[in-house]
Amino acid sequence: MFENLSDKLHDVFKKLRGETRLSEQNIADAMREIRLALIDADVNIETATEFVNAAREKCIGQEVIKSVTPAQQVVKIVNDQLIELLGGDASELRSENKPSVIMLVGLHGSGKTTTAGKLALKLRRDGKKVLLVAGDVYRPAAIDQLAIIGEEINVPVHVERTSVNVAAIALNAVKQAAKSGFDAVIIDTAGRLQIDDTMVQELVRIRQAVHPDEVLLVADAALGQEAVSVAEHFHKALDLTGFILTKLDGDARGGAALSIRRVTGVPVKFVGMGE
Ligand SMILES: Nc1nc2c(ncn2[C@@H]2O[C@H](COP(=O)(O)OP(=O)(O)OP(=O)(O)O)[C@@H](O)[C@H]2O)c(=O)[nH]1
Ligand SMILES: [Mg+2]
Repeated sequence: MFENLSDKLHDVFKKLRGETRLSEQNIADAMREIRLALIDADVNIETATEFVNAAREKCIGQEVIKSVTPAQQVVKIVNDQLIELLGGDASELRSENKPSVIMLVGLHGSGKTTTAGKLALKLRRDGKKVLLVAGDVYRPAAIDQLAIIGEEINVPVHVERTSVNVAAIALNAVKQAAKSGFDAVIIDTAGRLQIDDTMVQELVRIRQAVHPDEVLLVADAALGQEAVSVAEHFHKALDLTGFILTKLDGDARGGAALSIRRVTGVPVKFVGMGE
């Protein structure tokens, strides 16, 4: 996911290791290069600047220069900070309720429906009984797409073709899932090209109706810098609990993960690769 970025950081670190002693100037140079590498990986400028400022301060504060292994310490500080920015420990899906409810939201084409299938498959393999919910009711093709995925992975799909009240559909599905002993319900929702108000209002109604354990933003990694404003907007309206970055198999550079994490404070739960 961060191959390019790690290659570049590796080069910066190699250069540092070549110095027998480090000066504040060496460190400042290294930080400048790290900042450029981050921006090049699609991390937004503010996040990158904040990152290197904090790292530089730690390097100076910990008197890295005077230590016997200065380069190693800089590497450790930068690595630790990357881990901190990405949210520390790997984040698992919350499942306090039975069934636990996972709602997927995001822009048009970001990979919600595909991700719904991938998540359902993962949970099923973990031994969970999963129900998918077709919450993108405006296009019959969208319902069909999820129905086909459900068939392929052998997971039932809740479909109500005659209703456009998605909150009610979602609630029906959760009630039915509870009655039938399901462990998890995954709600696929409609996307839009832009974040318009009617779309967000519908999502808010679904959220209020079913009180999901997880509200996950599905974002296309190729959004790069733009991912930040999209994430901010969704987070403000929906109080996200996490996000999933998709299409990392393409030429996307993954930096969006760091930016989204920083502006929303919510963790990355999964990354999607492959259709
Ligand atoms: N390469 C790649 N393609 C993906 C990935 N996730 C989704 N896709 C593809 O991206 C396209 C859109 O995916 P969907 O899952 O339909 O996206 P969506 O968010 O449900 O789209 P709407 O319902 O139209 O809003 C499809 O052609 C998927 O096969 C991924 O991780 N990698
Ligand atoms: Mg879809």
